[in-house]
Amino acid sequence: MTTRIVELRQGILKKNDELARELRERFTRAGVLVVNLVSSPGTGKTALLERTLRELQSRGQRAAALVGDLETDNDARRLAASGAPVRQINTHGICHLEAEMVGRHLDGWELGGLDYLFIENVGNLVCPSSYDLGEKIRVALLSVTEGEDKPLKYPTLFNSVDVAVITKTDLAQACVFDRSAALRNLNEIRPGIRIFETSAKTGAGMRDWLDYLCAQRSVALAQG
Ligand SMILES: Nc1nc2c(ncn2[C@@H]2O[C@H](COP(=O)(O)OP(=O)(O)O)[C@@H](O)[C@H]2O)c(=O)[nH]1
Ligand SMILES: [Mg+2]
Repeated sequence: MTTRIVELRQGILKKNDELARELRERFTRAGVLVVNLVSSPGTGKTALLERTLRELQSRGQRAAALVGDLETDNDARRLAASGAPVRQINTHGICHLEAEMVGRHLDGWELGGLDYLFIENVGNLVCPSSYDLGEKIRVALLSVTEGEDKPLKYPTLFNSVDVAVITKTDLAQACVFDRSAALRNLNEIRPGIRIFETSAKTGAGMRDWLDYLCAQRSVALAQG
């Protein structure tokens, strides 16, 4: 029985990887930079994206978002207020997004008309690590309210990302956030990881984050 469960799981992951590879080729051809945001629920993915979408638009960039959640379209409505194209993916009990869900929700979108596509994954620090969505950049968020030890507790996820964003820095003092421990733990799991520190409330750190995204898009276009 155990063997069959493992085989089934490997089959699902292999199928996901194939679809993700096709998506990645499609995104590269269209010249759109795709960013997958992963974190536990409440870390501030939607809040960071609300600000990111608005500020990219004010830089003249075209950005859109796909938002995963078990139920409700609350996050999609929050993000759509920025004026950017947004679609909600309801997974109805599944704890992560899969490449097939992303592909299905792109129907009718002209990807060539976009510079950036953000994917907000389902809030979860375990399952999303195994599912490639065809993204160029995978970002883990770690809020100052969660505890500095999360990278050590969820190494598979933090090891699978390109970038970390420490969020809610406006609350760092109140939470007695140990910044150097957080940086050390992130580096222990993912040596040399690129780290940003932001507050979606005050806007602190947003410029560095946005400059990084713009630079990454230029690199991706040059490579594509
Ligand atoms: N003080 C503060 N609160 C934040 C920040 N970012 C998000 N929040 C709050 O944290 C809660 C969860 O944020 P949300 O963006 O919905 O998290 P998500 O579940 O990861 O998408 C909300 O009440 C937000 O207002 C921040 O930078 N500073
Ligand atoms: Mg959210």
